[in-house]
Amino acid sequence: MRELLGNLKTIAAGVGLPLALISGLFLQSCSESNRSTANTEGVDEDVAKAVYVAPGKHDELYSFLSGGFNGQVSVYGIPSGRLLKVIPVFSQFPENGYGYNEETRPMLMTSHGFVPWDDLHHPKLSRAEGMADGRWLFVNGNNTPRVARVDLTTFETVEIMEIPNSAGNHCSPYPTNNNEYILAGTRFSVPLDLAKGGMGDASLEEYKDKFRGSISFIKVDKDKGDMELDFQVLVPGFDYDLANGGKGPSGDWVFFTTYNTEKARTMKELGASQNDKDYLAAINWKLAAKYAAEGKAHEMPANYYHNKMDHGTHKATSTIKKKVRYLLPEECPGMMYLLPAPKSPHGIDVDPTGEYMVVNGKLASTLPVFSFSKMQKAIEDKAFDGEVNGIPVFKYDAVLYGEVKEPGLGPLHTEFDGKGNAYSTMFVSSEVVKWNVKDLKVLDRMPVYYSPGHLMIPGGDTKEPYGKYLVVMNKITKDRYLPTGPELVHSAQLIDISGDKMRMLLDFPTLAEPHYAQGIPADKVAPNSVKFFKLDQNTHPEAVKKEADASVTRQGKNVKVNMTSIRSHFVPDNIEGVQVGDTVIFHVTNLEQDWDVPHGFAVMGADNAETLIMPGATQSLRWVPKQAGVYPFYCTDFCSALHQEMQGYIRVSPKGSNVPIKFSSGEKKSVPPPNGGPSSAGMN
Ligand code: K7E
Ligand code: CUA
Repeated sequence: MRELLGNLKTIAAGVGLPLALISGLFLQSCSESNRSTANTEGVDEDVAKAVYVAPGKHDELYSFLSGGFNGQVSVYGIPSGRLLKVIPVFSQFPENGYGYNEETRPMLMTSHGFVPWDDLHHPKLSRAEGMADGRWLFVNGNNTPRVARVDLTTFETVEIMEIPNSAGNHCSPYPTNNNEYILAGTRFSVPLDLAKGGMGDASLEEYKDKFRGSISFIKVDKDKGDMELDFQVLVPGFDYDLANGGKGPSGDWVFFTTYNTEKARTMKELGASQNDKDYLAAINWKLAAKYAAEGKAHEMPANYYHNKMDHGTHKATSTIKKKVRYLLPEECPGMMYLLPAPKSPHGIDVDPTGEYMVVNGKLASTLPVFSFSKMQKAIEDKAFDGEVNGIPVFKYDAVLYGEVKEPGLGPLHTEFDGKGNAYSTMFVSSEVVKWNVKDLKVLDRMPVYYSPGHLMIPGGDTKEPYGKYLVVMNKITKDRYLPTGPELVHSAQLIDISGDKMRMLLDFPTLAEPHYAQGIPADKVAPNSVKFFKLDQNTHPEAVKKEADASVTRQGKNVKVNMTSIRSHFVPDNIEGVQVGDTVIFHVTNLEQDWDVPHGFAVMGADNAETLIMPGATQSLRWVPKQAGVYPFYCTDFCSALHQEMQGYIRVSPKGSNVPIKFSSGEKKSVPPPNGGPSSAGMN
């Protein structure tokens, strides 16, 4: 979406948008930089009370903001805007060793090899009966198509599923109302080789014939949350942008916006804006699942990774999958329809009743709202206007409920307050616009700073929004904070939506680019939060549960250090016998059984990161010393008054030296043998 501003300029010119819109756009994008002070108009004096969370008090809600191009999720308290945690998902995170240590590296494996970054756009909370249940957070990787699951008892990424036959996993991930499926659609279409599997080698001139999109149906285990790619629907070679699920009467349906129905392969900013209408694709996911179960699915070769974290070992393993099933819409009547929608729409949002589907046409001057009951009727009446690849296209008027007139410029996304109102972001006119879903009248406007993308009302995408607050995520920050050079933070703004008029409460900086977010009352998540891992349930094969069992062993050129950490020492803390050319793996077990006592482990010259070990867990750091010497290692997290003393040495001798493996902790006599067993001191 960073590119949208630039694109809009060209498109506006290309498609003959009114000059006012274009100049408005330039004003928006350029004149802000001349402001010396930020606009605080409309902020009343007692807003501080509305967002003030006293020291030691907790926020009312958790919010999960995507990090966009940082590949992570950030957790903020609402209403304070306090940053509570950064959860690494698709990107390596040196702060705690995610993606660097041996346990988590498999999480980032893909069919393209180790991919330590992605572009994370859409967090979606798992659901029960159409409501966020606070168990898991699903997120998409847009660049190298992946869907990940974060466990909200630990706030850790526990599963990543690569998506085959996809490129740009953008309309993703969309859980159905009881997590029966997570749907994930492709943004870019690619040539698919149905016989050999995967992307075929095709000339770009063959775009119109050979390129296809795919929509993946990922099954979710009801109790454990584990994902399994059940099947895909191969769809026409458009670009698929966003998706959202129905609810109530439309609960069996998922809707996808499309653009580039022209199937342009170059200069899409113009080429994909030729048709006056693109489509909103509607897929009956229940019927699709039925077709797949009844043998309508074909099978093709595939190659994709499924990475999962084991609860006991706290280690991720990768499984490589070699097949995928697929359905063709032309063979599955009633499964898929196309609704004509004003050109190049972005967001699709379904209201809490499930009756209204709002299509946010970023280039359109009105906001069309489609009716699910009219759509049902149109299916009955066969109110079609032709078909595309065997998929019926509805007559526009047969499915349209109405249009919001003059909503603002550049609508991108909409959410709902559960009181019959919708709120839409206007990227170009930099505002959030409140309108009534029934009569389609605009009720209120709130300027936001600047150029909003998504907005989030806690529960605003579920059947019963929590309402009260709205978080709008802005693409451009300009003068809102102290300048920090050419790169500025993105920004969120918190708006009170409890009254008739919106009330601006708070600006808070965000990490990288938040696209979408989710919000949930704290009491649905906080009580389940794990405080530490139970040491006696740690089944990591290299775990050491008491200091007496710590060891250093050599096998050929590999040296294994099975180490313990507890306030305020490592066992062993003196190690000798390593040589240049060896690969050393430190398996460090944190013996603490208390909340908030991680120990870090870092060794000089390691070319990866530290690793931060949670109480009761074991983590492993690979180290290949390049030079002879005596290397300190130490705890990186200030864990006690004697944290600075939590350190040790490992001696590295030249290659071929005859120094034997030797390790110890404490002088021989100063460590009494625990439980009458052999002392850890001086063992070798
Ligand atoms: Cu940025 Cu949902 Cu990827 Cu719109 S998307 S802003
Ligand atoms: Cu352990 Cu600092």
